[in-house]
Amino acid sequence: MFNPFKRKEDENKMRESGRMPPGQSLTQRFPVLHYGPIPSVDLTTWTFKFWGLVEQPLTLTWEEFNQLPKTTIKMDLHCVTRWSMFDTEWEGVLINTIIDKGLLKIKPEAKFVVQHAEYGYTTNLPLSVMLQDNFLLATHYNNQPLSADHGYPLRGVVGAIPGRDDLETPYLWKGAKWIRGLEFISEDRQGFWEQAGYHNEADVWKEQRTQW
Ligand SMILES: Nc1nc2c(c(=O)[nH]1)N[C@H]1C(S)=C(S)[C@@H](COP(=O)(O)O)O[C@H]1N2
Ligand SMILES: [Mo]
Repeated sequence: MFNPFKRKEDENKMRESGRMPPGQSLTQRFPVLHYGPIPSVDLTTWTFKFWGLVEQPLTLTWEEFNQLPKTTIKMDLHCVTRWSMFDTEWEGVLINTIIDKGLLKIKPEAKFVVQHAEYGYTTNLPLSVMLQDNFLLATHYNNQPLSADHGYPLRGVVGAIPGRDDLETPYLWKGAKWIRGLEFISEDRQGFWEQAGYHNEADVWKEQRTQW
């Protein structure tokens, strides 16, 4: 039954249980937010690249990428524009899985990672955060392949895993939609929104929204 108070009730539950970061409110839909157009993809020529401070650069085709073991995680997503979504389910590949398979050897000098997406969108995170259980190279959202506007065929996604207070949780812009590669670097380099003045670390619990 339609309950006009449901949103507020759910929001209060999340606040009481400590899952709502400061300055956020609950949304019941999945907003679409990005800069620029939605790219069209040809999966027969699509590749995903790993380069920079790695023992050997690696290029995976769509078929090869999908042979990697996948992980499903439930996360709470927090957007810097102040909406939060709870218990969203994502399926995709953990960077640690690619390392464990022996496909990727990251050099010890690598301390940061730049996600590169279509049309030159970039975002940066410390390698330590990218290797956490809450950063996924995701192919599926709620059991369905990603829709075009949410990053089909592949996106980086980062959120909070309830109960895992050991994990750092950045705002959602730190996951690139339409992602095409990861560059491993030693000195940090700011991405698209970071250069525009958004906070470099972007911790949702510390409300690190902007640099100003
Ligand atoms: N390639 C790309 N990825 C992007 C962005 C973008 O502009 N381009 N915007 C980011 C921002 S600001 C947010 S809040 C999330 C939004 O994801 P959604 O549209 O799936 O809600 O995508 C992030 N990933
Ligand atoms: Mo955003």
